[in-house]
Amino acid sequence: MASCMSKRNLLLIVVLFWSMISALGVPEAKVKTWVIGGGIPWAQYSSLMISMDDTTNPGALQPREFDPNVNIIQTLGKKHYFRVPRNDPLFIKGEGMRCWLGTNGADGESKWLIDADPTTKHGTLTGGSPARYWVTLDTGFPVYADRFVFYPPQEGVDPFGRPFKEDYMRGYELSASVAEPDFIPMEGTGAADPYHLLPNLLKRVFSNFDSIVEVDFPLQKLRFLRLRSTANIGFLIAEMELYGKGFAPKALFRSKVIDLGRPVNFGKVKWWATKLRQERIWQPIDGRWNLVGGDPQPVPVSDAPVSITVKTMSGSDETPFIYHKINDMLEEVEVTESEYKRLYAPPSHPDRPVLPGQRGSVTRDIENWSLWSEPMNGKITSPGPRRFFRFEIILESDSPWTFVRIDSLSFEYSSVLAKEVIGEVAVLDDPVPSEGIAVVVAGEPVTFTYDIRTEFDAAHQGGYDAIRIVVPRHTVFEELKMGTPLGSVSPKNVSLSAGNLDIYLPHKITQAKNEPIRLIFTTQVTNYITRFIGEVFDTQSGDLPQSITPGNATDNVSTNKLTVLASEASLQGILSTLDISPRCITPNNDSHSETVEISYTILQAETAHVDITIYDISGMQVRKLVSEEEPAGQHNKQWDGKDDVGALVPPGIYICNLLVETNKGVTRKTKTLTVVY
Ligand SMILES: [Ca+2]
Ligand SMILES: [Ca+2]
Repeated sequence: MASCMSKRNLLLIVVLFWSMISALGVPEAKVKTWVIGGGIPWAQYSSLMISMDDTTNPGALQPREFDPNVNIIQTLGKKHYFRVPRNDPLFIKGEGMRCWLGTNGADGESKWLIDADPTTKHGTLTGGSPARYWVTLDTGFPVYADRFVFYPPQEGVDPFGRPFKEDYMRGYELSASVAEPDFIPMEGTGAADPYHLLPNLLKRVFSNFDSIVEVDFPLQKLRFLRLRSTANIGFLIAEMELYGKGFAPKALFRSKVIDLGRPVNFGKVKWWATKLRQERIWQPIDGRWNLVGGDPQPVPVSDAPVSITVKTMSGSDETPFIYHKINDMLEEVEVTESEYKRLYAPPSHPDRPVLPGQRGSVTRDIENWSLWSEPMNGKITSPGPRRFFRFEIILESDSPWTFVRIDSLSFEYSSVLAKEVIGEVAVLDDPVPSEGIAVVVAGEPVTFTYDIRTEFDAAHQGGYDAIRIVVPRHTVFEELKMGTPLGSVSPKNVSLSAGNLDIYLPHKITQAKNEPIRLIFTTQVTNYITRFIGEVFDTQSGDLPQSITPGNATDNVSTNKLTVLASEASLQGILSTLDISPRCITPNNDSHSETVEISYTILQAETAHVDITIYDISGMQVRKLVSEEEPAGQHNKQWDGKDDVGALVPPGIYICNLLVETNKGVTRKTKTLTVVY
């Protein structure tokens, strides 16, 4: 019955859209709409929900409200028992929950502290040094909490014949933070005493007499909690519990891979949402928290401090990941997702051997899938034409009593204009640059070629008659060339506004009349990475534009990229050198070319703030290597080919960006390097 209703609502929305589109005067309803919500349960399209609630308002999505009677730890999804959860290649820091002992949690014993079973336990009753025992909880997404509880088993006796409930922690300190402090990733990597208090000390008790310890503190947003014993007396912990109130400050919905049946181009994303406020008053009555007042219903508030972030990724096959297994030769071989899920997880502890038949790495399929887009408002920026897409929604709020509810979300798509439109950019005078990528002087006019090749594989692909390139300011269009061999032709029209260079072709590119195209324009590059994003469109059909894919558009140009770099020569001043060696690394544990050595010299300043970041070729940050004050002189740093969460990066070209900031100004230097396996 419920599902009949849902389908009818979906139909209603689709019909509504189609009538809206026709009302706008588009000749045919060529733009279709994929809708979620509005009566359709969100859960059926979900691959992951964190702190999200899709049941309180059926058909809508809103952040979970914390119930002061419910232990938050048991609501956060998959638990990880290590600071670095090597046994879960899909773990994402700041998303998945972690709880670990000491610096990393040698054997994952923290499991017993949060398994919701008050008889299983861990502690330092025999051996060990209680004062060196501490446990850290990372909720992944932040929560609003005001109470932390921990206790030993309340039943049974210990090996010395004492009731377990006497084995409570005799002194403790509890500290918290919202962001991950810089020292956490470094703990256990050399310091004699790696323990640090988190920035916000919630409570310190040197003489505790309670078996069940209940720490109350003002309701606050937090993500990290750290509990340490301050007394040198053995103890046990059976369970740790965290309680709060209000609506989750951050909530995630991530969709499954959605199959549109055939490759499409993407249009706009739209959503229907309401900003709400609902303050609640809770009071403990007979050991249980009860609602005693506040707003009975959520009230719409137009200026509630809330935000919605929507991102997409698009792909040409059914999964954005590549799964691997360890074979008998201890090599990684590709397997299907379902086969991967049947394999044993690898050991978390770095000293334990990797064995044949275990799960290997899971890497991103960068050949068939785009990365997550930047947050979108309006146009879907993931590339088409693609048959599959995924999306994620993050709802955030700066107050425990406000939230935003999404009723429905829609994505536009339409038929492709061509099988593929491929582009590549080079400097006019340097079509085969030695770096494999165009490198130019920043801030000076440079003339570029932008070659486009089109592939068709079906007659219904209608083609296009116009091209749009996103360009920096101070761009001058020079020339349009078409045909084989390329010959100068007059465009029907050229317009340049708001960073868009639009060129209207003298005739339409179709399967029957398909010609290579070269645009020539002069512009000034001002960033160290510039991406000449482009799309083609048809002024007649009403179909959506199609992205230009970077690739081999012509054999006369060797870059096969739409990306341009600014050279070191265009930078000046504080640095004298930036050297990277080797420029190509193979981080595969064969003790050969495992790391890149990055050396640089700071001159003309006593100290400088140095920031070294590795980017991939699309400009996404891969690894923050250094961010610190450094004295003048020569410095050496190493990059091991790993990203910010410790996973090896996919093979490809990477960009090392060095930024040095002193009282004399900011200097950037950039070099490329290659990772191969
Ligand atoms: Ca337990
Ligand atoms: Ca080429």
